[in-house]
Amino acid sequence: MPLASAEPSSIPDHSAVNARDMRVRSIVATILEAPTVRRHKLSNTEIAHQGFVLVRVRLDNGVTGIGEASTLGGPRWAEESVESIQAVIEKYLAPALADQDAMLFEANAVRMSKAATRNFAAKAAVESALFDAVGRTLGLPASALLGGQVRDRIGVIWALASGDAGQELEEAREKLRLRQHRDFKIKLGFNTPDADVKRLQHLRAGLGDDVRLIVDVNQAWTEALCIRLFPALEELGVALIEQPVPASQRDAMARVASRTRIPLLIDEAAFTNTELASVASQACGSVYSLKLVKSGGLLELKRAAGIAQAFGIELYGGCLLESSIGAAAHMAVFSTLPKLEWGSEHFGPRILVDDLVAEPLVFEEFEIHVPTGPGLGMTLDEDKVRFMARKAGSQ
Ligand code: MUC
Ligand code: MG
Repeated sequence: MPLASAEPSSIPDHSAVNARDMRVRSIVATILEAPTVRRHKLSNTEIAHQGFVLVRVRLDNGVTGIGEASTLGGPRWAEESVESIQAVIEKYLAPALADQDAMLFEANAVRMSKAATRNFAAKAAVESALFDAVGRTLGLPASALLGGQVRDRIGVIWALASGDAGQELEEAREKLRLRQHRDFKIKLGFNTPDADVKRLQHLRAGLGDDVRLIVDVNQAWTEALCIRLFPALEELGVALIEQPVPASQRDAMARVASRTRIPLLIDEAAFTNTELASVASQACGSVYSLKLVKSGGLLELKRAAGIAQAFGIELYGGCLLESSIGAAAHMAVFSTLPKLEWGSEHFGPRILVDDLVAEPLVFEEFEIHVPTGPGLGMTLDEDKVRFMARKAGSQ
């Protein structure tokens, strides 16, 4: 199917570049349910298992690439759910890419955008699988197809989200003891504001002043609550406040950002790059959380980083509790960014009882090693995938 006139009108022939044929033969999306090691609470949802859609893109050369779409508690964190993601991929994205050259990433992203507006998690999962398949075919890591690495390890934060301050303190101490994580993100907004502050006081007292604490309110507070609570957070040495007010309340976010000494981290307020440019010009925050489920693809995620940087906004490698597959797709992009001031929060593989791959990402000395194998560098464990696949008839 030709693209619109302003876009590439004919598909270049890569036969000189590739010995093998990289046309898309099939795209299959499977819903998986992966139990978590403990309950994970957010202001607007709570999970005991993580919902993923696993995407397999098979090329004419016989190579299969994998990608993953992550959600949190159904259509709660954002509009997409595992059910909608699977349907959009199978009914709209797969037909749009049928027979296309997988290596034409930009043209394929245009095709997906024409087939479906927004639906970012679905598109990102398919694009991840295309990068994986092409990388496997060429024997190159996805990062090489995205400009090449500037770093091979990325710092990784852990999230404290049970709501029980005693349990959270123990959990954080164990992560520190194992030298896995030394920075912590505390999920707020599912309790009363006073309980949130008490919980933070307990954690700060128990962990000492050297541990970096970030809080994520997931849109739960009003402007008035922010005005009342931010001084207490300043006193507790909180390093970043993530998305304190509703995503649509940009003026309020800009006002509270200007009142506090703590930088605000923009998360749900900006999915597309146009939204990012708007919140940046409105001064809603000074750090941006990069996520595939918001940008809709690896290429667009990389562009988001450039836009944020152009506005002087620092970068934070965000997550949506992905397994090693989705985390590896993020690592491929993050490893190529000239700057990534706040490292990442891809603790997802460690919050799952079991990962989906044969050899999960390596966490060592407070960092994740960027995978070096072809494509995303991950190999599915088919037994685990079979075990976690949603059974017919279950919800
Ligand atoms: C979010 O809002 O940042 C990422 C980590 C976590 O605990 O929740 C997610 C979503
Ligand atoms: Mg967040």
